[in-house]
Amino acid sequence: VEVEETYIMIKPDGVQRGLVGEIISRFEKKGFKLTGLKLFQCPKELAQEHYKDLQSKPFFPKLIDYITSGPVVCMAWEGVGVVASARKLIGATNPLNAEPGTIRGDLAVQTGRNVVHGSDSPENGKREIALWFKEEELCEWAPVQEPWLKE
Ligand code: YYY
Ligand code: MG
Repeated sequence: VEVEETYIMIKPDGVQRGLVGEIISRFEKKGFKLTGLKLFQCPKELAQEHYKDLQSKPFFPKLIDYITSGPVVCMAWEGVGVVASARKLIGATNPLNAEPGTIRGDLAVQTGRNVVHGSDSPENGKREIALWFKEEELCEWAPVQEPWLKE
């Protein structure tokens, strides 16, 4: 498994419900590296571009309304195998099917209010980070804990 990048986003319900710290801390404690972070009111066009693969789905208009209904927290995370690992930390799309211990399993009830997004492949991780962040908003840095996380 290689060093990858993933785009994680706390959706408007997560921000409104005061779950920002709780959600960020799960990725932080796991040992991944934060390389981008901002609170952001997403314009409709960006939400539509982000979810363009779902545009033919019946729930698409509601999804766009939800994502643009308030500020989101945009994050870029880096690490070995971070894409699949973040998806595991997040849990199943339908929070009622998400395992306890996962973010959705612990903190959400409905698919349409599932508090967090995570990229589904390394390619989409790169695509989504480029979509949501400007180059100068991303930081390359070396956490001092790195030797204690990697052999
Ligand atoms: O990657 P993930 O967020 O777990 O699910 P996707 O299948 O990519 O769908 C994106 C997003 O769309 C999901 O988080 C909620 C919403 N959605 C929905 O409202 N109703 C569905 N039946 C499926 C997905
Ligand atoms: Mg998805």
